[in-house]
Amino acid sequence: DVSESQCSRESVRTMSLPKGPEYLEVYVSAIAHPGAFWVQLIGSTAVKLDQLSESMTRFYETTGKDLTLPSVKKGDLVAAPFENDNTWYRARVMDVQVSELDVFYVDYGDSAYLDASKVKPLSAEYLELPLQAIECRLHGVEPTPGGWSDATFERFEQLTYCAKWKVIMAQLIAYEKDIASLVLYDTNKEQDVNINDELVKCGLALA
Ligand code: 2MR
Repeated sequence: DVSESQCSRESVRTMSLPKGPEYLEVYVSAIAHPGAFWVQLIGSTAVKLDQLSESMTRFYETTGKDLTLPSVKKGDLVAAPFENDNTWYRARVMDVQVSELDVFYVDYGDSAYLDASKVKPLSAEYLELPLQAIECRLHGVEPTPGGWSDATFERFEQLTYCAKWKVIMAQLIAYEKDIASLVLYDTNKEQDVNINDELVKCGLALA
């Protein structure tokens, strides 16, 4: 009974990046600014994530179509549609407003405001895969005095191919309070680009 499985699910784990000297292949899936962005680690779980969304979409568009959540509270994990692609994803309710929910897509790191009637209970089978969005910051990179600008955001989006599902490389320097501090490299071009250095060189961030 899926309606029973709605709760905050503190026990659902978030993926973490393996420690070690090796370079990791990642997708940058969402960006707030260079001090807060989300990556997905490429590998077998990324394949499982696509399968998960396919199976959730099949379920919530058919058998699960009429399911409703009797009540939603902050922290709940729910099934939520994504407006850009008619696909269903796992999401956490971050805030409950009068008629709207602020939801955070836990496998991608982006957010949306959704009408409370749009989200559905998340069945237990969809909770087995660890949450795939890993929160990160750029190592050794600080905002310029005015704070992170739109120009920095846009350049950082381009440099990382944010949500374009193109592989870049990451070096994990440290975990600081559950946030992975990274150096990112674009190895898709003729010359490798150190993205941390690039932002500093362009005056979009301070070292
Ligand atoms: N094919 C989609 C994938 C979208 C993934 N979803 C997401 N959040 C829930 N964020 C990017 C696309 O690229 O639009």
